[in-house]
Amino acid sequence: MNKVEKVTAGLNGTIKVPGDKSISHRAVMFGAIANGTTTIEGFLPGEDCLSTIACFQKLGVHIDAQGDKVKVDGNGWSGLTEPTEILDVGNSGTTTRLMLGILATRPFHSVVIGDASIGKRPMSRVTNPLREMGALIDGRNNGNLTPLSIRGGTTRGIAYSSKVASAQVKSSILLAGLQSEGVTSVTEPELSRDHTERMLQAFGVEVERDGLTVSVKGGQELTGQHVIVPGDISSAAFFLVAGAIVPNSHIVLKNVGINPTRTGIIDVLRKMGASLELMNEKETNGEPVADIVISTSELKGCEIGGDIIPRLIDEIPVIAVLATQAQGKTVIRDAEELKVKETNRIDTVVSELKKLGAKIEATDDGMVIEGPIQLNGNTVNSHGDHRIGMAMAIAGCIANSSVTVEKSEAIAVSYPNFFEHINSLQ
Ligand code: SPQ
Repeated sequence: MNKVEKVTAGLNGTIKVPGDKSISHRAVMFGAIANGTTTIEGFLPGEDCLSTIACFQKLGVHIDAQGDKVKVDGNGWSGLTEPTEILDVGNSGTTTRLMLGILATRPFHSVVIGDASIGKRPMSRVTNPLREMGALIDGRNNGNLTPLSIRGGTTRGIAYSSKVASAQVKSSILLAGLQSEGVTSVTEPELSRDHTERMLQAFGVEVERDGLTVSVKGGQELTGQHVIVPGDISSAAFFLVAGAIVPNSHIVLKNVGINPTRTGIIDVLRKMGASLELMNEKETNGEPVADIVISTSELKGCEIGGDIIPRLIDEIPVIAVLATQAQGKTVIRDAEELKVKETNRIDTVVSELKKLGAKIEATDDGMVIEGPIQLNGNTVNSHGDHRIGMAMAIAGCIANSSVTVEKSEAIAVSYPNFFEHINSLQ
């Protein structure tokens, strides 16, 4: 539980948000199947990425993790061995779905389990195509829900057309494709984050892109690399919103990843009228990074939908908080995917923000928020969802009295020093 008090003198200063969660997971997994050593700098030591490390250690890979520095001693695909223990993914959907893609081609049996939230998230979006490729997978609800049991082996490439724009689906199938017969391709309805494609290329893999279709040839090996992980724009988003809505604020966020498949939050802030600047733009390891400067701004409501949604899907909880301070109506649509995240994020955002007095209503595929409104203090609950916990804490910075966030420990999944950072800016 954490209590957040109204910020009286603004949020001012510089912070370095933790490493990108998506990139940290991938660096460990790709290092584990690569030949040779992979060293990772700027790794996110949050609970989700630590689950990935623990799973690959159980698969026989030597991994040494010291804070944000990690060394993975890869022995190629065949370096993975049948685990004697259950692989526990904790709260992490990324670990579950990407690891299943890797396990699909390994000639052994394993069992994958997670926490109560993972137990509700749909896995058939990856288990069905992986079965089509030849993996034997079973589990509750016909292989849709954990615990899942998987026996990999000889797999063949497929041309898969995904109904959802999901980087986890795309990555899982492509990873299986790397060790399958022939070519594997994935076509998605809109472009989802492309860290897998970029990092596979950095590890020496040939990846082809043609519009919304990405393909790999089977039989490809990876070579260990040095990976520098940029700051996570999904974590930076909480401070971008805080900087825009807390009076008298000016925040500099150092070294944040600005991969265009992730920068929907920047586009929305600009569309709403926020004063935001990118500085020191450069490229690290095939990923663009920059410092982002944000100051208190006059905001207006806007419409958010269509192909921007995959580019800001994890930021919607905090965009809802932003919208409570914008003049007029903000409409978020085409965001049904929110229903299958750590919580049903349409329901949890709406129920928790209503407790603070927000004018917000759920729709079938998103939400409608009217602002500006003075939020009230109250007790809210993260429901075990890190992004709901952090969004509510940011709302607490502008509420007229303190906001108590129950189950705030969930925040450690992606941002272990979140509250220290809020305090350091006051
Ligand atoms: O790993 P997990 O639990 O799925 O994490 C979330 C998050 O909010 O941190 C979603 F709940 O991020 C996903 C993101 O929504 C991370 C991710 C990735 O690293 O590939 C891709 C997105 O999910 P999806 O289902 O659209 O592929």
